[in-house]
Amino acid sequence: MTDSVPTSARLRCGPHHLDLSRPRVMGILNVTPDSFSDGGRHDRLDDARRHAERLLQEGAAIIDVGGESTRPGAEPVALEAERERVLPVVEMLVSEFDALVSVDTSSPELMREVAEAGAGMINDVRSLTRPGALEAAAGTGLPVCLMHMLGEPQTMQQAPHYDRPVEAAVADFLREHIAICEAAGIARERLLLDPGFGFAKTLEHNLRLLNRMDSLEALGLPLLVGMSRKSMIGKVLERPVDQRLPGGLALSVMAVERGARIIRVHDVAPTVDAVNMAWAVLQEQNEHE
Ligand code: PT1
Repeated sequence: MTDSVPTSARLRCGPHHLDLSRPRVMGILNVTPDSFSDGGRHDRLDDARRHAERLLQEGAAIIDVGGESTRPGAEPVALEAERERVLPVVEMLVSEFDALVSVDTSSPELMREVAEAGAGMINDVRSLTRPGALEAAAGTGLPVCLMHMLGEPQTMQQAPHYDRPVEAAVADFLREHIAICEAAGIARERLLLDPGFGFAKTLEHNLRLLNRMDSLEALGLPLLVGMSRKSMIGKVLERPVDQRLPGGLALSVMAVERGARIIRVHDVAPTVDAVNMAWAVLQEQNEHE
C-alpha cells in the first residue's frame, strides 16, 4: 500500500456525495445503438430504466451513462445523436431513482445539459480536450474523471508505442491535464484519474500499467479503472466478450489492491462481492500495521 497523502474521502457530486473511504463500483449503462433495442425512443428509455434498476439493486454507487462507443475502432458520434440518447436517460435516472449519474462524454454542450439535469460527475475519455470542454466542465462544478488516451478511439490501437515506460507516460499525461484543469478553475479536489486500460495500449502496456498503478496513486487523487470485458482479458484467456467475467473479477481485485477507488464494470453484483472481499483483507492489514 502507499504512504502518500490520503485523498479526501467525501467527494461532492452535484446533489450527491460519494464516500471514497472504500472502493465503489460504477455500473455501465451504454445507450449506444449497438447496445440496446433498435426500437424507438420509448423502448430505449424502457431498456435503460430496467438496466439501471438492476445495476443499483446490485450495489452500483454510480451509474455511468454513455452515448458514444469509445471502444477501439468506434467512430465519433454527432452531438445531436449523442444528446438524444443520453439526456432523457439522465433525466429519468435522476427523477425516478435519485441516482448518482456520471456521464461518459467529451461534448461541452452535453456536459452543461446533463449537469443542469442533475448529473453528478463527468467522465471524459478525452480529458476535456475538445474545444470548450474545459470551460464547460469548470462551469458545472462537478467532479471530472481525466483518462489517459493517445489519439482517437477509431485509430488508437493501430500501433500503440511509448518511448518510455508506459506508466511514466501516463503519469506525466495526467499530471499535465491536472495542471490544465487547475488553470481553468477546476480544483484538484474535483478530479479523478484513470489510466485508460485498452486506450492506445498493447496487452503488455495494460498488464504493466496495472502492476505500476502506484505511479498514479502518487498523484494523490482517487483512481478509477475500467477493464470490464475488454480485449486484454480476451487476449490472455482466449475468451469471447461474453465469457470474460472471471478474468474481469481478477483484474478488479488487483486494481483495488493497487489503490483503485472506483471500478467501472458491466457486471455489478459479482464485482461488488469481489471488491468487498478484497477490501476486507486489505483493511485487516492496515489495522495491524
Ligand atoms: C474506461 C472506459 C471509459 N472505457 C473511463 N471511461 C470505455 N473512465 C468507456 C477493449 O480493449 O476504461 N475508463 N469509457 C470503453 N472503452 C473500451 C476500450 C472498451 C477498450 C473496450 C476495449 O476491448
